[in-house]
Amino acid sequence: MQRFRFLPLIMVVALVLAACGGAPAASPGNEYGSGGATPEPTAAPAATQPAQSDGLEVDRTKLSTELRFFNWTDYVDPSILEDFEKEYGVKVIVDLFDANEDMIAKVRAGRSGYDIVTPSDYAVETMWREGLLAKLDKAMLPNLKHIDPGLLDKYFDPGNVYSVPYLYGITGIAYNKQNFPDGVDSWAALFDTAQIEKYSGQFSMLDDERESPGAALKYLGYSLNETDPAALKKAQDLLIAQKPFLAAYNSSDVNRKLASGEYVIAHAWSGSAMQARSGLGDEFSGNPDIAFVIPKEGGMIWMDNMVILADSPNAYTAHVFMNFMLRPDIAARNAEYVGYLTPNKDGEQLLPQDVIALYKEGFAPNEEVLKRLEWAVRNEQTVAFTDVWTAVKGE
Ligand code: SPD
Repeated sequence: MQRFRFLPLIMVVALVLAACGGAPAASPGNEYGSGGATPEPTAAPAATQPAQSDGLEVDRTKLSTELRFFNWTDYVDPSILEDFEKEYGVKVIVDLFDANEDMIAKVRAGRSGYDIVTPSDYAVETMWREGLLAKLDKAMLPNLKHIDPGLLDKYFDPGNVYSVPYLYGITGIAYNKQNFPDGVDSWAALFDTAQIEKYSGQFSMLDDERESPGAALKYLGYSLNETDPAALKKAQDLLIAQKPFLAAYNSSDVNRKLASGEYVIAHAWSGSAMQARSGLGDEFSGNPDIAFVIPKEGGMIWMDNMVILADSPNAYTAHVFMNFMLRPDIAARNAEYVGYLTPNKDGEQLLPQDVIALYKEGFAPNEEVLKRLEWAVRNEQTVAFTDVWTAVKGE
């Protein structure tokens, strides 16, 4: 099985791009703020079963009967949750979100009842700085050893005090080859009014305050982390000019609408595009004409991460679930199902050849594409993206 060998390079490129395109927030050193919840037992033990999971001694008397997982839409293989329930007697209840900011607002309000959440990189930092996250008990996460070291200890959570990698991906343009027989290579396909008037009402942009302004900034030649007011005003104007031609801002079912042909082109996450291409379990069928590209001006690379909330009612069980999701076979099954990239280096080796072939077609970055990708950072200035997005959405 061929193993993708670009992951260490991702780290190098990411650090260079972060340095060029907007400095990551100052390292927190040892001051990680509050939020270290001590895992607590919450419910009756499950049935007796082997209490061993890849080196983790699970005390079943500490397991809760339910775990609440707040996750992105179409972002977990449901059969994996069934397997977790079979093995541990814990039912995983999933609620969905489609934007980091919506998720944080719900968690910030308090007593959400959620145990595990999957914020993206910059959003992890927002959350730990606000004391919303529990410190992880690494002794309960022996399967962390399967994660690519190049995707640990990243700028948004030095030392992985609060987060472990879940899935990662890239943001670019998904399109239907029937409608674009010559391919697509520029954000102009989504922003140039001379082009988009031809497919007015048949394309979408992500409903996301970092993604859509970020794409506009890249088209204009800036870093997607640029917060200079003049640059942001240009990006805002570009998005407002595009708006009359859009079918929708959409982060929830771009996959389905591309697959069905309702959209001919879309601003999309790589896995969502892969779902449009290959289908998603029993949910919907794929469309072989869907392709994905990172435009020549560049795009975003990002990683979503499992975190435990500071007010998680079931932190012990949440650790057991995290360690389960970090098993290579589980990580590979999940990545194959959702079409995103696994940070699990041992799981990656288990992926089937048809998935690897699609990665090579553009649904994963190669070395050339990696040079055009940038991570989103959070700093004191990035709150400006909320204002831009409010202005664009309010128009
Ligand atoms: N449908 C799952 C989408 C996951 C996207 N998360 C990453 C967002 C980065 N801005």
